[in-house]
Amino acid sequence: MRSWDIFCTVVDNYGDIGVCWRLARQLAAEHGQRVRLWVDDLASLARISPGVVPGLDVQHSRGVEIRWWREPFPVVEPADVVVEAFACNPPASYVAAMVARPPRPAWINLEYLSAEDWVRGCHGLPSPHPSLPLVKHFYFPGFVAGTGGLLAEPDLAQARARFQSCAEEQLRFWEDLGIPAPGAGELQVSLFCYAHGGIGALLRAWATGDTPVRCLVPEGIATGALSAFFGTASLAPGTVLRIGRLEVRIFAFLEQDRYDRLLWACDFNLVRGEDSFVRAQWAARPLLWQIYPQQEGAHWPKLQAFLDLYCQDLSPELAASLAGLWRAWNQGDAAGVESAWPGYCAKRPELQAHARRWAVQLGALPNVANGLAQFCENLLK
Ligand code: TRH
Repeated sequence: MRSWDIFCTVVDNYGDIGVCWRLARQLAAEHGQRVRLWVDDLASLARISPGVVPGLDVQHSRGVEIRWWREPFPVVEPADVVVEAFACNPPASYVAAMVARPPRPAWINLEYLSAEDWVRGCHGLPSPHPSLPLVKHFYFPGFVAGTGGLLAEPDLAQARARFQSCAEEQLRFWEDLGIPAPGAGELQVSLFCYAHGGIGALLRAWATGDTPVRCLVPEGIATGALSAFFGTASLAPGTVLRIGRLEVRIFAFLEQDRYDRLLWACDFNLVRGEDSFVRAQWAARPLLWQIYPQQEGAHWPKLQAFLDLYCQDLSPELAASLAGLWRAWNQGDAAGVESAWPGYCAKRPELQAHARRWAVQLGALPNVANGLAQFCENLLK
């Protein structure tokens, strides 16, 4: 059994801790590893894992030791494997202890996910420390062979397929959520996005479209757009808003595994960032991704790189329809979103079939937890 220290700083939102928490749980549950997760913002972790208590220096959950990362950093023995998520820089005192520890730990920088070509060339590369006798290795998740692949539990595809083919499981899910089961012919849509100018346009397209839409929104998401569209500021969990053919239901943020089920249960998922984006692909349902916006438009080539991969087996018309909606959504282009939606919606059967094929294709990739465990084992030999 190896020991692991995973370091995570929450920059904003939930993706950094979402990825680290998933990885930590997997290493503990599936690989029987001793995992300590250091996180500087326990409140964010508590949002996606409600058993976690903010303010505690040490606590245990799901087989993982969770440590509140704050200064002064305690004196601890470094683990066999040290993972810094997204170049978050472990504390200097900890790095000094890594140098003093025989044998020195394997040190990994787990990078952000990108579909760009250069990822393959950088995955696994060593980076010697400029002044200390330590080498850090880059571990890049990705969508193609030669990258670290994606985070996925080994039974994920089976669990998802079982859920999607079992009416009873789905009914139980809706019941637990306190939301009635879907009506016949009603499109179930989950909405998780950053604030932008296109949300109101999509709400309008749904309200006035041919297909009834039920939009499921976790508390705190798209509040500005929902308030403006429905003319109300009260968006507490349990709120139901209706206009035309659209119904919106607000519910409390879900525990990470329950959020998966929401994605499995919906016909169409609007997701963002990194982790929900990946989980929506594993859900094998059509999705609309809002990429995390970066300074100077650094996110546009990343969005295009993913579209190139995702659309390569689609007909030119379908690819254009999908890319049109995705680009308009990411630009916050209200007119573009509103005009792209009907065409996209009409192609749902093809998009659904594609989403299923895509999930199967991704299933052939390495899984980040397995690959990382093996990679580190080789480094430690
Ligand atoms: O919250 P995000 O916008 O996180 C982002 C991205 O990771 C981005 O790359 C990063 O740079 C930035 O943070 C700092 O979106 P993401 O990545 O989808 O993370 C959301 C997490 O929250 C994910 O693990 C799923 C989880 N989640 C729940 O557990 N329950 C919920 O109800 C919802 C809506 C999400």
